Amino acid sequence: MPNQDRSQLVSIVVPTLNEGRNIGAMLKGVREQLSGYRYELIVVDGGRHGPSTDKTVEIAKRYGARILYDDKGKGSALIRGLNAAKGDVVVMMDADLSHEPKELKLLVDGINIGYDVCMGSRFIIGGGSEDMPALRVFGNKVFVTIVNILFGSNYTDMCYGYRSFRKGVAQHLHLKELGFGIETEINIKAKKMGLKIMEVPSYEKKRAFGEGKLRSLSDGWLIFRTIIKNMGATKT
Ligand SMILES: Nc1nc2c(ncn2[C@@H]2O[C@H](COP(=O)(O)OP(=O)(O)OP(=O)(O)O)[C@@H](O)[C@H]2O)c(=O)[nH]1
Ligand SMILES: [Mg+2]
Repeated sequence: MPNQDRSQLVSIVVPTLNEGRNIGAMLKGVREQLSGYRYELIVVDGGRHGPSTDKTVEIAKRYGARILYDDKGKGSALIRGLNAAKGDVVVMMDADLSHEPKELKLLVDGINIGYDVCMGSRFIIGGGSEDMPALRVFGNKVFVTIVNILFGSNYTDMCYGYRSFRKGVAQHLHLKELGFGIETEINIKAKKMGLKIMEVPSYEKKRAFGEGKLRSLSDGWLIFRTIIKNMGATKT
């Protein structure tokens, strides 16, 4: 049985860039799912051109989120948020309603039954996506295969940001990727460090409103470079 100790603290870390039409519903969903838990909401806002220009921050504050700012990219925002999180379980989650709050408990329970990192996967039974064009499915498969061959891992998914960590584990990874290479860096380093890793099924919904920031070709290249950069020894 997972740890039912509701005195534990769960941190939810959310990178945001102009998610004003999504963030309210997303945080409301989180609040409903975590009622009865102790939790903190950390929203890390801003991109290379500055903070969100819509009401993202104002709405997040209404839900009691602690707001941090970052100006380098999604990866950088996540690193800042993960480092600031104080939870016994730390979850990273997108703001655009692609990640279902009702899956949160699975990610929390995964840590409580003894895993260091739990990664949502769209490619195991129970998982799926309504938001993945063929090019992204293909690119993801290619990257997963390369990583599994190079690092001896068994992943089914990689470029997906719904994940949980045991307290201290995210810091231990010494993450460096400033953009969309961050998930790949986590996959590689977690395996190289011998962490206990579990994939849990996750169903990715289409972003509710607004535009996605990932650019398949340039970010695909960035992910490829992330794999190459992490082929050497990893500092522990
Ligand atoms: N702080 C910060 N957050 C970002 C940045 N880029 C993206 N995000 C957030 O990171 C999360 C994932 O980004 P998305 O743009 O949804 O990327 P994606 O899911 O691959 O793309 P779509 O499928 O089109 O939604 C969302 O919550 C974004 O608001 C950034 O430069 N800075
Ligand atoms: Mg998205």
